[in-house]
Amino acid sequence: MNVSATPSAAPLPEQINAHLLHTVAVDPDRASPSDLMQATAQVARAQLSKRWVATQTLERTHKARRVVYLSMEFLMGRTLSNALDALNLTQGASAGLAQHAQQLEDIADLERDAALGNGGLGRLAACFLDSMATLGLPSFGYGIRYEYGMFAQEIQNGSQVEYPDSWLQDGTPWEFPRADITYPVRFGGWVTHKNDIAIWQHAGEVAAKAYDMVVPGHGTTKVSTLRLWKAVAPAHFDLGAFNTGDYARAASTKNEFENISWVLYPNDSTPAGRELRLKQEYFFVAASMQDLVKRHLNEHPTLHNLAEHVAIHLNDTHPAIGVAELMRILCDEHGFNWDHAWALCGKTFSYTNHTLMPEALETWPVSLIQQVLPRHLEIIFRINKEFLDLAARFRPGDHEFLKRLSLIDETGERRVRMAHLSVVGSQQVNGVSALHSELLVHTIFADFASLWPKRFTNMTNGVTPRRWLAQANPGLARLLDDTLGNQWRTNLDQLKRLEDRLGDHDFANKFMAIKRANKVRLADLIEKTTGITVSPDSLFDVQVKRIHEYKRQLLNVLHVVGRYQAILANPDAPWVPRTVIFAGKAASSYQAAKSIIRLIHDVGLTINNDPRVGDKLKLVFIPNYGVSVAETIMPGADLSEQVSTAGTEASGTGNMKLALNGALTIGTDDGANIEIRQNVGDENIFIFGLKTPEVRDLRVAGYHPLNYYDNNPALRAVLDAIGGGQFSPDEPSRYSALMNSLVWGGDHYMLLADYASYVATQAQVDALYHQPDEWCRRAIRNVAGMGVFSSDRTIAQYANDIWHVTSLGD
Ligand code: 26Q
Repeated sequence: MNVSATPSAAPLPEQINAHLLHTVAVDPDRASPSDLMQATAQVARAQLSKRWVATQTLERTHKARRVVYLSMEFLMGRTLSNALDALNLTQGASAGLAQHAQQLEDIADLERDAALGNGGLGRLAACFLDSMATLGLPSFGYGIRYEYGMFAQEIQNGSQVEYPDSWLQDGTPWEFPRADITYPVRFGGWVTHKNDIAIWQHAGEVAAKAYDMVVPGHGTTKVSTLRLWKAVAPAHFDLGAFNTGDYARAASTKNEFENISWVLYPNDSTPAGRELRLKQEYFFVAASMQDLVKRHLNEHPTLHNLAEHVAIHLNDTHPAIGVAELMRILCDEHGFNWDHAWALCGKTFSYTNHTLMPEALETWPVSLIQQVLPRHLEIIFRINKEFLDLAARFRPGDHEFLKRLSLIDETGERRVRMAHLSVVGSQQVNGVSALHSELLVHTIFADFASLWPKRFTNMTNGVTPRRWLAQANPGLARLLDDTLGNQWRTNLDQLKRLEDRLGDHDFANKFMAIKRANKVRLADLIEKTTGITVSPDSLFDVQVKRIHEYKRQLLNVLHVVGRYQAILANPDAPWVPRTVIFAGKAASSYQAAKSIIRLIHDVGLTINNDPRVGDKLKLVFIPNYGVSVAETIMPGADLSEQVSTAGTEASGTGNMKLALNGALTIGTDDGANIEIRQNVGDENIFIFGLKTPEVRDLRVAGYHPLNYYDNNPALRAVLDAIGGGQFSPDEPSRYSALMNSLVWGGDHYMLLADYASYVATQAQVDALYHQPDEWCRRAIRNVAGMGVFSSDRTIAQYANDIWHVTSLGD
């Protein structure tokens, strides 16, 4: 088909005006900032849809092997700046908006974040899509179009309050509803068997409707697709109620169907064992599998070669029911025999684990799966039986071995272990940092690794340099362009060449000036969101991530209080002025995490208003941490706090974003911190505390936090001050439970054991900050070493070693 005189041929300012008139329907001379945002987005959307069609056509004609990335979460953030950048339209859009007396940056700020995820795992999925598109890999992300994403966090009287995130309220220009792509998803009922054929007599059905988001690649015209499913009532639901005028009943029936895709579970650790969550998992997996099977059958006459054309990746266990679903489709709907179907399955799936913590591993009561997905339960039982038969041949007579391996946990109420289903159903299983992958095969998957050593591998996480450097830090991006050329955007290893600049004063001055400007920007955000004025000349000490006991924000607070007391005791010492910055959300039901947020506010209130302290120390909490807030924080940080108990943080990705933007890390020997150290050099990172084997040994030998309390007077003074109510005089016992959990309650994450080492290392940080030139040199050295942490590198490894997919070329 010939499409002539496309509107995109016109200069960009004209295109924006045309969209103001035709799409937004306003007079271009009277357009509001929000109108301008809509119109600019429409310009980008139109060009992206062309790229989308071209990419799809190419992939179809080549019958390309594709990767399908299944994830309950995609934390995309905003799209406008990223899309304009990918389309090389940033300058044109700026010029067009200038004609309306607006700056692109301000207009882009009006867009709401697509916050369809909790934290690291969801943002990783978004970085991965960016890299898949940029590498030109035939790829499809599948997820849920939550009506409400991650809750918005407000702080009221120092405490977190959650508000619904109605991100779709005013519509989004970035989605393409696919009215013709709808699949039924079934639930409940029972199973009958006739001549070896299982028939699922389901009890309920909901429709899954596709909404596509285009994911632009950079430096290529390739785009990728994120297909999100919305649950809608089937066309003829409860017609009876409707016809008899009982609209209330009709509406409530409709809601029962549609609530499946209403809201993201804001929990990233202790899984909510709720029926609705299980339905969400099956809902999006079932729709995605039907879609990929249909797309396969459009290009091929049979499903026998499915594994040759698609690699299905499980982002954690959340989509693990997909293994049983593919078996069901193959056996029950396409007449495959079991062994054949199972062989195919085993060549198709791969699985990434994101946590070692037992309480975070997903299990579902057998009774619940029986009720919601009876056929899948049968399939899981059969997978288990055949698997245990095989394992029994490997270690005859070892019943404990089989119990540990079983897909069913029989201690107490019987439960399905989704991680075991994922391992058994996948050809490759990976962790997300070298340490984490190593621990996987020695701890939770040790028995599996003894059976299948080759199944386990490592894929260290990465972050996209487009969003986390080019977009978030335009100042540094420009300096890099001037110094290295612009290839670093798609080849981050180019950053290595910064090592040639380590003695270059002119470069260092520019680098420091950029950091200073980014700190001013961050100080503005702090002022705007908290009302607290902080000095950009102070050391910006940043800990931003979900609030979690294992991430030890509390250890950081203990250090702040210790420093406060030391400043009061010795006000004339040459203190390095510090601003300690926190941000992060606590799961709504996680009381300890909420208490830590409140403590940060209480301590901040005291310190920030103590005239004896002044600029020497400030403590702030930036509310509503999310992708867009992070884009302002990362470039403005001097110091990156990565202080999890060794062996608990699978990888971390914030650690990479901060170092990439020139922050030095103070951290434990944990997750990807270890690989950051290897890449930036021991002398350019502050590592402290117990290492993973030492944590383990201390636990085995018997950990006695009281000893640290008794033997370290400074630590004791800190714990007593907080526990005794110095920061909560209106309610002196507010933090006694929190402090008691450390001193008397076992201090599970060993804060007290690491405290002295942490404080001593913070003193080294201060000493280095006293030498700005040396600090700057090390910050530059950090940036230079971050090339390997591009998600392009990660995705290239997945593509080569796990998925076996290749780019089709431009
Ligand atoms: C499971 C069941 C029911 C409800 C919720 C969940 C759930 C949801 C989200 C469980 C876990 C998560 C998220 C986990 C997560 O973000 N993990 C982080 O993943 C990052 C990317 O690999 C790592 O860098 C972090 O170390 C890891 O904590």
